[in-house]
Amino acid sequence: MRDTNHYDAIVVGAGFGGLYALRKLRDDLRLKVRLFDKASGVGGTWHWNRYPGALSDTETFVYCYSNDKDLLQEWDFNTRYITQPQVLRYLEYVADRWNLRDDIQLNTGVTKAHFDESANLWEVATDTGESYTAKFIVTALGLLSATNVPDFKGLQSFQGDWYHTGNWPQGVSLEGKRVGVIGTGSTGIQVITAIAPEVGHLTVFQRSPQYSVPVGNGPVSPTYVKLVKTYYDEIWDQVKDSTVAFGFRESSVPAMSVSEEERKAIFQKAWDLGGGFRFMFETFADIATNEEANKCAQDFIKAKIAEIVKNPATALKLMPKDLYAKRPLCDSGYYATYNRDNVELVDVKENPIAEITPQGVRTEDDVEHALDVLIFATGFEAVDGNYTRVDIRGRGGEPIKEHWSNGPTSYLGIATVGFPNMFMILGPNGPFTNLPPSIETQVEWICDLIKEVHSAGLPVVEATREAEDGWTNTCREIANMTLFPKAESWIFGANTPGRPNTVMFYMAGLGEYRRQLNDVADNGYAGFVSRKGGAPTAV
Ligand code: FAD
Ligand code: NA7
Repeated sequence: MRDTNHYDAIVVGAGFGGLYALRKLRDDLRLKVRLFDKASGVGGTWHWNRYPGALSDTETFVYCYSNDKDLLQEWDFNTRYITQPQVLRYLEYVADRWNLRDDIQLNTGVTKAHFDESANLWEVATDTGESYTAKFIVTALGLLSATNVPDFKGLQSFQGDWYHTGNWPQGVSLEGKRVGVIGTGSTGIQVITAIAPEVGHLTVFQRSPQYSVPVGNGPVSPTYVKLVKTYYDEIWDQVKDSTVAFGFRESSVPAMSVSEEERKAIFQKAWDLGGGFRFMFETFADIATNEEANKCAQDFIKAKIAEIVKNPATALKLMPKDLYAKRPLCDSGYYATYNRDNVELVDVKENPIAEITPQGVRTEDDVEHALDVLIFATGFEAVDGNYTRVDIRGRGGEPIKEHWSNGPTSYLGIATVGFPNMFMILGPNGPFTNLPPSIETQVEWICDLIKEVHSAGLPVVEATREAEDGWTNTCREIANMTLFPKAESWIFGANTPGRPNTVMFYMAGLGEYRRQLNDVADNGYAGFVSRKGGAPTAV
């Protein structure tokens, strides 16, 4: 079995992370590699999230790979942001261009990955009944991928159709139907805005209102695209040395250092330009760290809501009461959607959902909202959700679910103690950024480490407890310097019941993260050990 079904490395997931990992491990390191994905196509997030209005809120020119200069020149775009079908087309093109298809096995979920300590190999089983062994396992399972469908009483009795946005089937028509949407996060506001003109009646069940600014999507000129392509080297240098890696320079000006008039003018300029991360990070340096600065941004957005939404009671319901400290959102006319006659807003914090009935949703005030279709825009079990859904066991047979029972942790967002030769792409406490450049950073670093270990003939490499604890503390300290922990959102795992509120990101930015990774590598992969004859040795 081991001879035919043995690989140097198994990669799980065919999104941005897995595709690049496969290419690097196979073509640069010359390893025998197989990639599995449970999906029927490549693309990860962009395969699954086909809901109407799905759009990347990273601008097109930096929501792509940077590592292939020819690809950067030949891939054309003509809009400021990239829609779901466009990202999917891009990743399918990449899979072909890099000749990856033969080494990708689709429709194959990995159900088990156990580390066999006697052989220093990972034993991997799939839902297609196959089993494999591999020296290394690289998991690119996605941090916003394990869908969260709340356990509402009566859901199974619903006689209409229901869908989660993260598992959206092809060919759904909502035309003229009575549709309900639960959830008003990034996804909710996209889907609500997109479907409102098409559906007969739309009921939005809102638990928490959101601060959102215009996305500012639209065509870009051939001159703009040419300029981007000419300066791509400089662009990526800037992105990889920046904080959020969104392709703009973060502001260094504190909000309270300018007059109120100037502040409003800067916010207005950002509002007119569009972009959630730009509004939070390009306007002023301290919106995400200083409550007074944050309040100015809150007030500006609330004034816009009051201006846009005609019904004052609806406008008030749409105004958040908490800090502007979740992943910053942007939209294509979200607030104005509530001026439509066919759109109704139900505040389910004030009036919770009591149950789903065969005909619709009944709220606690005993009103039954009749629906043909119910959409769950209820987000994801973020970061570790796909890890704990697989039977992953490390040394001593320890299940990862138990290992992370107090919340997921890691060393550098890449490895976790007790799980040798397992490398995570976008694992817990990785960088909080525009993700493709962070994914590339991690893949390249992981491959360098694997190369070092493999060529030295070392059987295993693993993070130490001390290193992981140190990294976890660092992430906690950095997060506590920001306002993000004070708002309840998926960034801290606070969106799904029964999960401890945990720091799940390294929030010091991509530039700093890359310096940390370089330091670790330059110091002989400090914090990682190998084992020869059972005793830990340096890598
Ligand atoms: P994914 O693309 O999530 O791929 C993971 C893959 O692993 C999936 O295909 C899944 O099927 C597979 N998988 C999981 N478990 C198993 C298993 N047990 N067996 C086999 N296969 C498995 N990020 C940004 O930076 N900017 C944005 O604008 C942005 N917009 C987003 C919009 C939406 C609607 C969503 C959901 C996410 C968005 N993201 C955005 C985050 C996005 O997930 C990342 O940018 C990126 O696509 C992640 O790539 P990945 O390869 O790490 O994971
Ligand atoms: P989010 O941002 O986690 O949003 C999920 C939404 O669903 C949010 O409004 C939640 O309210 C709501 N929700 C979740 N559970 C319930 C229940 N039980 N009842 C009512 N409402 C509920 O997920 P998204 O998919 O929008 O975005 C995640 C990321 O993916 C995003 O940042 C992009 O990067 C792509 P809550 O706010 O928790 O009160």
